[in-house]
Amino acid sequence: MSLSKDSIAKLAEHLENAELNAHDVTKVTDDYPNLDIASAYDVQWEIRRRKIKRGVRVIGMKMGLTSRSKMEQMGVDTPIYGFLADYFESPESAAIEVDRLIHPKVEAELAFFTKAPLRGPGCHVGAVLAATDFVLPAVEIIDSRYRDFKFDLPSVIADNASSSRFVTGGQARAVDGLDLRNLGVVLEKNGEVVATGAGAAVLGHPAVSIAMLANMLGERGEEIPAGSLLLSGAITAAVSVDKGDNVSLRAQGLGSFSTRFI
Ligand code: 0L1
Ligand code: MG
Repeated sequence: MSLSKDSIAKLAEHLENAELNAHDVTKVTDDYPNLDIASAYDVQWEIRRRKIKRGVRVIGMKMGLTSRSKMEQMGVDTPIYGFLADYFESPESAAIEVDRLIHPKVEAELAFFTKAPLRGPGCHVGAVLAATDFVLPAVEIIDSRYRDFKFDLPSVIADNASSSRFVTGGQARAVDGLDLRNLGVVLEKNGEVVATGAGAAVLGHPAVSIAMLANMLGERGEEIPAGSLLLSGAITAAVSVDKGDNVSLRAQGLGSFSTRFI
């Protein structure tokens, strides 16, 4: 079912308020059971428009559901995308306030910084690598606005793919000479290893995910501008965090960094 303009605006306001006020809501398909994927993206793009209208900058995009395990869990075979607003970025040195979130989880990702636009259809790994200025390890903090992190595909797309916060750190490197497929990461919480992974967990190669993002955006007549920050999708499983937790990410050849939750 495609949604009317009024319903799109209503759902966007509902979901954005849940994000801004850090309260959970029931999934949007409870009220709109036949919500289709295109309309779910319309709601996400409307949330983005609301933020831009208030002066928020969109600094990049993210891919989600890029691992086989997450796709199988959701019963889907296509990843999803979301946008990254400027205030989602948390500097390495700053602490993340848990009270401003609902039920955050962390996952290790790779951030691509672009120096040229990327456009689909037909975008491929080679184009992504050529357009990449440098990469950095990243911790994405996802925070579904849905009660108990329970949702279906249209609901999570409308909710901006659970985007909430992210931190980049470590050592910026050009992609030349990096083996992104075999790039190993170790995620620690309070000094204990909680997840490990390799770049191949993201659709076989993290740059495949970015090419797919450009192609998905191309279907809407949109492109990825130069100067974007793009999160690849998770290399590790997502791990819950709470006040007092300290999370560190170590990435092979790309250094390490930590972030605190207060
Ligand atoms: O970044 C992600 O892979 C999250 C996508 C949305 C699904 C979730 O919240 O787990
Ligand atoms: Mg993610």
